[in-house]
Amino acid sequence: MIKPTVSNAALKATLNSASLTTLAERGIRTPSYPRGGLVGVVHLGLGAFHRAHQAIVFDALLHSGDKRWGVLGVAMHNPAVADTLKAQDGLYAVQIASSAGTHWQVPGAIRHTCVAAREAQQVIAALAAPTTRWVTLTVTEKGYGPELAVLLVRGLAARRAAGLGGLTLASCDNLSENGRKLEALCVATAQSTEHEHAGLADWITQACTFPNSMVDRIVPAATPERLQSAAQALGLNDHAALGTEAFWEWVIERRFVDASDAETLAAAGVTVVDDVRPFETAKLRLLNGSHTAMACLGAVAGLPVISDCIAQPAVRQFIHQLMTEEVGPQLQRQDWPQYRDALLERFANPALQHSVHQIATDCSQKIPQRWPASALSVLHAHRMPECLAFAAAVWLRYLRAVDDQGTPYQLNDPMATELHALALEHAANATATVQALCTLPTLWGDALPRHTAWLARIAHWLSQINQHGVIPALTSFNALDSLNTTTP
Ligand code: CS2
Repeated sequence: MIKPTVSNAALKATLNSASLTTLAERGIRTPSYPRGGLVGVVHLGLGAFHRAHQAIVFDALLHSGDKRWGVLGVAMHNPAVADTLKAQDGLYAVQIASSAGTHWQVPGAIRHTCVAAREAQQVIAALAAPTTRWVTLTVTEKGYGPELAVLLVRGLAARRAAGLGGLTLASCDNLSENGRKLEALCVATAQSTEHEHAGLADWITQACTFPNSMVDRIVPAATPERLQSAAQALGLNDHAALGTEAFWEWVIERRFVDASDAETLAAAGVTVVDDVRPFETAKLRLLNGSHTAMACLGAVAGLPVISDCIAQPAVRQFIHQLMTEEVGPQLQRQDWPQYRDALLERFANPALQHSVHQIATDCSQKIPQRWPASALSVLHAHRMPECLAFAAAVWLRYLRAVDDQGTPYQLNDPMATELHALALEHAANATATVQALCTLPTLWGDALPRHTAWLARIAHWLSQINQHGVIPALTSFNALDSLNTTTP
């Protein structure tokens, strides 16, 4: 058998609505519902995560015959995905891989796409359209600023002016109490336009809802390899193909403009609860907290993807200990040991190829959600969060932008320039590095920067990493722990 080469891949047609019958004949799950229907959801942030998570839930609802969940997918700035999807009639394939096997699915929920920075008016019109009921958001941690707020508030003002009811606006970003944060941002912005839109802030508070929600599914950014396997599986080129795991979870607060959405979503596998916080805290601290630790570690050790990291016995032992001793015991989510064990399996999934550098992107925005609260709780219990101190030390080492083999890499972070300069300025002196970077309140809060014993442990581990390299330092970290736990 001849392997397809790049040139005959180039001869293939590209996925679009006309391909669906052929794909269905190949046994690929494709939309069996009419795709011409209306938009019921405006989604902001057209990254991989939405397309492999909420868009698949909406696809399941459309499959069930409920026509209200077609999506307008809005990229905030980058036109690449929006334009690629437009050329493919909103279609793309998702490879779902777990130890039970692999299959491909083509969800059909995305009806139209556009770019907020280019087509703001289209977004505003969609927010003010009578068929629109929901807004979902995956704009990342750093996206909750004036640009987002102004767009939403203009849309909501147009909606109110048209005499329509409010919307359910569900943030799906990895922020604690993401719904409350979005609500506060929209209301404050509406208040600042009071001269233009009198009463808008009150209308938003009364007519719209902002449920908190926790979303979980590991969805790495697409790679050329993934696009190539899509071309083989589909017999077509798909320039927007993605890979993900079988696991997914969406826990959302019961706070909907249309109360019956609770039942509708539950039927599609979404968990509707009165309080999302126990779920979101567990996810941010166990999953995302471990991810950020492994991302910095992998970047410095030269391990490119998460499954390579967790395959190292020293890393696995460390992550297990971090979750078991420093994160899990303070969680309200009762089933955290099962969630931890499932996570260790999910991290090991070799099909994901989840890049450590992707996860290490925007660390300055992610760390505040992921580490400080756990560290503080352990300190309050009069113990030293040694694993988190080690993780913080690895982040400091990571900021030098060169790995243990001397290979440079790029830092992608809104604070990259400042953080990199501070990490280099004090590179020879671990204590000075910790003083400069672990006392920033925007990252670490108020209490941790004043905790001298905690800062001293970070400095200790940083000097170990500086002397021996990150994996040898981790090995001695783990050895120290087994010594401590076996000595009476
Ligand atoms: C990751 C998340 O990139 C990151 O920061 O930790 O995208 C993670 O994969 C998802 O939150 C999983 O649900």
